[in-house]
Parts: sequence; structure tokens; C-alpha cells
Amino acid sequence: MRIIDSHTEGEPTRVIIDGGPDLGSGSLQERRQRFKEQYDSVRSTAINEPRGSEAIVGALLCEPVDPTCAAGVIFFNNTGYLGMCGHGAMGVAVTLYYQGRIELGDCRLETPVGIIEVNLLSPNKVAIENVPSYRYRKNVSLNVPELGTVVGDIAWGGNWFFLVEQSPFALTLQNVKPLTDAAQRIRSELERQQITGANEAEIDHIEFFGPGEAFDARSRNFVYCPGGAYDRSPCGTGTSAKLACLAADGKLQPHEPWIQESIIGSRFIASYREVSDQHIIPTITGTAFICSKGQLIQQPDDPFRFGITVEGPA
Ligand code: PYC
Repeated sequence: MRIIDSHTEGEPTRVIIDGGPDLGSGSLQERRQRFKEQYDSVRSTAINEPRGSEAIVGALLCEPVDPTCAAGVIFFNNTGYLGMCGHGAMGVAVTLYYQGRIELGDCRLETPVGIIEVNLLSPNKVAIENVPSYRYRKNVSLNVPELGTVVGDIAWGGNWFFLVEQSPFALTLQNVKPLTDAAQRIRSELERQQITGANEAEIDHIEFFGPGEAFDARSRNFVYCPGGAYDRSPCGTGTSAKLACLAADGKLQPHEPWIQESIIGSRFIASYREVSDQHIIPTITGTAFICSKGQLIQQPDDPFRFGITVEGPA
């Protein structure tokens, strides 16, 4: 398998450019399901240690159903599959450009949750127009063991998020461990109480907010991802969910810029346009850089050729 790695505002993306599984035809959702059922070892090989790390989001390129799209893309991580991935879409765009497969300017990518518009502003600067995003529930109150009462909104930005306005700990890198523990507890409590997104969808991302550190940042965040890692970038789908909540509360006007800072101090510039009844289309702009390319090798006798998994050696 040949791969190109990039990072978007510090968060890594690994694009499989050759040697990935042939998922056949059908919608991107159907092909994601086939990936999960028949080729999950490819996901694990590409992302898990010793070849990868829990922070990496993988992207498998495939033929799009919609011929106006430059590519179809299925995102995955250390434990499973994502609907969309904002930083990952930026990583895919700079990777396709690096390979000479797209030019600067507009193109589209098809994901299992919809088509996104990409504007490659320079070889490393990308604006994406995400799928329609919306707030599903406001002020959901949870009593979380060891944290007490936590109030958050549930919103969709291409993945499901529980967004907590008052972070339980200061948003510093030194606090990654307590922030992660708090997010895990909230996720478990949501699961225990069967609190979900629309259509009983699991809420697998938790987002904490606090004041930005840079003079122009409107907010800083910590985003807990489904596999337990934290997003080094401000999270494209998480920022989309945040914009949906701000729009629903009348706290951010269409086209007004929102600078979202991440826990490592990197940033996305975001804004939105309204489409319909509480649905917005977010635009998220960030930078992504190619940082390595290579080939993943599996030797037949290697007990960890499929990566280190909870199931143990192959
Ligand atoms: O940027 O949307 C995002 C994302 C999701 C998980 C990690 N990054």
C-alpha cells in the first residue's frame, strides 16, 4: 500500500494512494460498509501502531458516483469509520494537488455523508464548504460521574458532536489527560442514557470550548475523537457543528468570520451561509502540508502485520 501523509493544522491525514482495497460499486455509504465488513484489517494496518498512531485519520480514495467530483473518499481512524472529516478533506486536497491530480481552484469530493466543495486557494491553503450542518438539541443536561452536571448541545457537522461551552479544565496541552478523561466520561454517560443524534446515531465526538488565546480567536477548543485521540486541529466537522449552534442562537451572522483555535494553538477560519430552516453550510479554511510519503509493508510472519489491535496479534 502506498501512502502520502500530510498534516492539517497539526492533525495528520494518511491518504492511501495505491494498493487499497477495491470496494466495487455502489454509494459511498455502501462502500464504507463493505470496507468495514470485508477489509477492516486494511484500516488497522494503515492507522494502528506500529505503522501509524491513534491521531492519524486515514482516507481511501475511490471512484465517485457523481462524475462532477474529483474523487470519492472514505475516512477512517484507529477504531472505525467517519462520516466526514474536515481536516482530512483539506489533507486529501493538498495530496491530490501534490500528485498533479487536481489544479488550484474549485473541485468537489464525495463522502458517505454528502458532497463537499473544495477551493484550493494555494498549494497549502484550502477552503472547504461542508455538508449542511445543524443543531439537533440545545442544553442537554447530564450528571456525569466525577464531573457533576455538564450541559451541552448536540449538533451535526458531518459527524455527531456533544458541545460543552464551559470546558471542565483549562484548554492547555498540559491538560490533555484530564480533558480526555472528562470527554470519555461524558461519552459513556451519553451512551448509558441512550442520548443520541438524529435517527439514533451515536454521538462519538465531544467538544469543549473556552476563550481563544490569540487576540483575534473567537474561541479555543478541545475535540475528543471516537478512538480516544484528541484532534490537534480545531476539527472541521466540529467547527461546523459549533457554527450551527452559534447560528441557531443568533450569536454569529451569515458570512461573519469565526476564528476557531485548537488545543495546540492552530486555527481554522470559518463562516457560514444559511440554507434552510436551521441548516447552515459552513466554510472552513485551513492549511495543510505534505510531510511524508511511503509504502506500508506487511511481512507474512509479522504477528502485527495488521497493526496492534485489541484482538491481539494475528
Ligand atoms: O476535522 O472533521 C475533522 C475531524 C474529525 C476527526 C478528526 N478531525
